Amino acid sequence: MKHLMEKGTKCLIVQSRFSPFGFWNYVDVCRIAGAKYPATPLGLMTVAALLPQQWDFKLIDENVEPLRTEHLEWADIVCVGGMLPQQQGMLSIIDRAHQHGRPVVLGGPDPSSQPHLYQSADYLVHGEGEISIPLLLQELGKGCGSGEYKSDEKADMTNAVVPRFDLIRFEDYIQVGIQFSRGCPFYCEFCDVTELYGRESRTKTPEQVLKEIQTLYDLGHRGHIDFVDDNFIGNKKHAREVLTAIKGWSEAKKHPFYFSTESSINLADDDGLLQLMKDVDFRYVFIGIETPDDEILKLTNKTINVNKPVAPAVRKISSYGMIVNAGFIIGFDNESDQTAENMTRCVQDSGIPMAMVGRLYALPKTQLTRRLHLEGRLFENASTLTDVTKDIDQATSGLNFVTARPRVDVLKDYANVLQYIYDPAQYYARVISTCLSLRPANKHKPGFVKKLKTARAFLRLCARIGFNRTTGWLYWKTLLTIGLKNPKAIEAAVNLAAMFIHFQKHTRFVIDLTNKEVESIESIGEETFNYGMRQGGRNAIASKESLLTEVN
Ligand code: B12
Ligand code: SF4
Repeated sequence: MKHLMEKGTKCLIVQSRFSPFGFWNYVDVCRIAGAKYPATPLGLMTVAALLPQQWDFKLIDENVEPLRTEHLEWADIVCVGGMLPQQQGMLSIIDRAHQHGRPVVLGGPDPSSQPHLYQSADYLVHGEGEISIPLLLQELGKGCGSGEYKSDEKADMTNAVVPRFDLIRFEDYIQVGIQFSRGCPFYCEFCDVTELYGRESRTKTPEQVLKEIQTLYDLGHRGHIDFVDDNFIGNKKHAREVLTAIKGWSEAKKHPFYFSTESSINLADDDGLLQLMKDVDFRYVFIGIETPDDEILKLTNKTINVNKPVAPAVRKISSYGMIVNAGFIIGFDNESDQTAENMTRCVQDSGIPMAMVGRLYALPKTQLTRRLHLEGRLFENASTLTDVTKDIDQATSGLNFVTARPRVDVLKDYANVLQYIYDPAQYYARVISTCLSLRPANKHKPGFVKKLKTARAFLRLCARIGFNRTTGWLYWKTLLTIGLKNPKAIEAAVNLAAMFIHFQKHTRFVIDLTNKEVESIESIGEETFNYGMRQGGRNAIASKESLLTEVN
């Protein structure tokens, strides 16, 4: 066998596929835009930069191309990594690599949170690659054939490497991810970010960020860059410094990029930061709103959102040119019969078009999981996902515990919220409301080829939804209203209108699954269901249906 630390070792890096029915995986819209998948595999490009640079790398992202036998035959070593919904995908890549006699290195958020599930990997790397990959390399240098590598240390982001952006084709993706910070100062009970990355927002320096942006520029990328931070403004002082640096760079280069990110809602309180974000052309920001109810927020320790009326905050951010996307959650302990109605009203009044409503998910290693375990309410092993067609994200998984309200009520509320907010008339009303308040900077101007692609995408979009019986009238009404009243926001209106194609598909899928779940719980009774799920463990979770029959 080849000594893996030799020059020219062939390293195959594989990103497993996400479900096209997941909220985030809007592949139909990507196709209209001429791409294949929304987001780039940043973790794996970072891993490639941390491995020996005298190796040869090939990165296969199953979201854009299939993993073929010839890829595995080419490799001396295979690297795989990913998050919870990729669990089965990662395990099956390990099996395929082993069938070809190739050793596998595995890492990433889910293998770090649930290493016991991934013991089939030859080398299991926990936590942040910047810390654990050097430990792996030491062992590979000694010719070691397997092992686990972990450390509780957190990476110093000021030493972070520039990811190997050269390993992907930019045209396959809508946006390219880069990371400025890890960690978040807040401590929401359900969140795994603070457990995995800590409560200090560890940031790269402005020089490092500019180097990454310059690398993307030199490699020919133009357009959308997504800052994949847990909370971009976790350290406001550093956020200001990096934005100031990007501003200077962008002006000198005539704004080749525009940006998006994730932030806590207190962004709305900081006009200085908002202005800087507008200056560099931030167009989208994802905010965890979770619920409009202050009592629920307090219980789940999302204190940063308490006493922060959502609609004014959203309008303020829109007035600085950014569309707010938001996360909402159903299933908290102190919800009431009013919860669903309050949530739909909040989404509708604030005009947030892209609202990701999920079920509360006790993710591995969170405070919530620990509390539910102590209370005897946790469905142990429910984060072992076995059905790739259903366990796709927190819209279909989640509620992996005995709910405080009757489970059927929670599920029905969930379906009702989705039904309402993704009704075409309600969705397009929100698009209009957002685009009327949007004051976009539009600093980035696409080049000629991009303009042609955009024109082609627009025609495809018109053909797909403009002449459709359900959406046609709403689509044209939206474009006409924004075209006449706030023409600067017309591009945003077209993009949001396009996203309905995905949300309609996603919502139908989720509501259908939820209704089936309600039916099966009603048929056996909730107590039996909860008993079975708590007792059932891994095998039971593997086949919820057979469990239901069994306990009956
Ligand atoms: C950006 C992001 C997203 C984006 C984009 C994802 C993408 N394709 O790029 C979007 C918004 C789509 C998303 C969605 C989801 N996400 Co997300 N996401 C993130 C976030 C904030 C950053 C990811 C990132 O790019 N990090 C930067 C890179 C450099 O870090 P990394 O990927 O972790 O890789 C490092 C290490 O893990 C390790 N490593 C990674 N892979 C490998 C492989 C090998 C071989 C080795 C040795 C090491 C290694 O080395 C790298 C360098 O240190 C993380 C939190 C975080 N801070 O990482 C959550 C996170 C990954 N997401 C998570 C989850 C749960 C989800 C969702 C399921 C639910 C949700 N939060 O909405 C969905 C479903 C995704 C889908 N596509 O269907 C959890 C995962 C928990 C788990 N146990 O797996 C995280 C940790 C936090 C969270 N709750 O959001 N997410
Ligand atoms: S603000 Fe967001 S990232 Fe920070 S702890 Fe709360 S949920 Fe997690």
